[in-house]
Formats: sequence, structure tokens, C-alpha cells
Amino acid sequence: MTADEQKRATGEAAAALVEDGMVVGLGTGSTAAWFVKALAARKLDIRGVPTSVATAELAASLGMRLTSLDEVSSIDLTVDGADEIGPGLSLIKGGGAALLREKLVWEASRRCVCIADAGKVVRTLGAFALPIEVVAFAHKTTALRISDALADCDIGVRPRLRLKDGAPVATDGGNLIYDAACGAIPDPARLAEALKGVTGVVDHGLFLDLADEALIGRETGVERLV
Ligand code: ABF
Repeated sequence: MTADEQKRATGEAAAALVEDGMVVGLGTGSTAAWFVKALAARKLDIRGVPTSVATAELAASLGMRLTSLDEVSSIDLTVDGADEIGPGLSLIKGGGAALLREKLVWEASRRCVCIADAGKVVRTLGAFALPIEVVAFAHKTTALRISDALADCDIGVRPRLRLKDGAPVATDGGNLIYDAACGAIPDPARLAEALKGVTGVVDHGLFLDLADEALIGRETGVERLV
């Protein structure tokens, strides 16, 4: 199977986990889009909590009933993609600039299932540049302090402002994204704590101890990791 076929297979497998009456967190990205399409096709009586405007638009276009995190007491199941899946289901997310809303939805969910093609599975996190969401005000100064925090974690790189067509990428919440090409992150928990301590940093793409399981698309089918 191609990577996209693997993504589709994991999205459809995850859609089969959803039951009538559930509140379902809807992830962002191309893999999550396969999940949303497969879930919509089941025509269940569910409410979806989207993690981005893009996902909300896709789900609404397919006739899915949507709600917001503040309108529901909790989320039964969230299904979402990732950029890297490392040991212990540690993840790097945020390639789609939706990490903040994703993390808020994940943390409100009773069960989180990550879906991905085989190419996302890594032995050590960090080959994918770590997305870091920052407030727009004085972001260049914040970036200097992010560099210091990275250095304190023995990661000697400077974060780069994410641009698209020469302009800074804005998140749905109006923040900016810096990407840190760490190469390898030997101690994700240490780095996560250091980044959260930087004034101006809203959050980062390290999702640690949040995924309950992962569905991985393989050549031979879908593998479940717990
Ligand atoms: C989203 O899924 C993002 O956090 C992550 O960047 C993306 C992965 O993209 P894709 O599924 O298109 O590979 O949750």
C-alpha cells in the first residue's frame, strides 16, 4: 500500500471504533481527513469536536453534527494524525499548525487514538522539525529565548519562523509557529517542560503520555500499537 492508502486504511479502521451517541474529537491533517470521511459515511448519531477550521469545514460539508469543547463535558474518543510516532507512543504533532486545539481536545478525551502511515514511526523523535506555537507579539524575542531553552536541553539549533508564500503562517487562533529542527530529541519530557517555561510560547508539538494507542498502516494491513 502507498502511504496514502495506509492513511486511508487507518482512518477507516478508526472510524469503526466509534459508537452511536459518542462525542468524537476530529483530528487535523490528511490522515484524519480519511477518518472524518469514513465516520461521516457511517451516519451515526454522534457529535464531532473539530481540532481546526479545516476539519470543521470538511465535517460540516459531509453533514456531520458538530459541537465545541466548551459545550460538552468530555470527549469519548479522539482520532488524530501525527508527524512522528516514537517510543511509548510519544508524538510530534503540529505540522498542520493545529497543535494547540489538538492538544486541548486530546487532553479532554477519555481515549485518544493516533492514526498514521508506517513512515511516521521512528526510534527517536526529532527528525521532523518540532513545531512550537508562540504569540505574535514580540515573537522574534521569544524565538531567542526558545533557542536558550533548546540549548539548556543540549539541542543547539535556532527555531525558524514558519512561512507560507513568504508570509508567517497564522494558526486558527492567530498565533505563529516556529519549527525547531532538533534532529534528535533524547529527552522529550525535559524539552517539553523547558519550552512551556518560555514566556510567549503557547504550546509545542510534543504529545507525551496522551495517545492511548496508535493504528499504523502497513504494507500488509493496519497494526495496533498500545
Ligand atoms: C495533524 O496531523 C498534525 O498534528 C500533524 O501535523 C498531522 C499529520 O499530517 P498528515 O496526517 O497529513 O500526515 O494532527
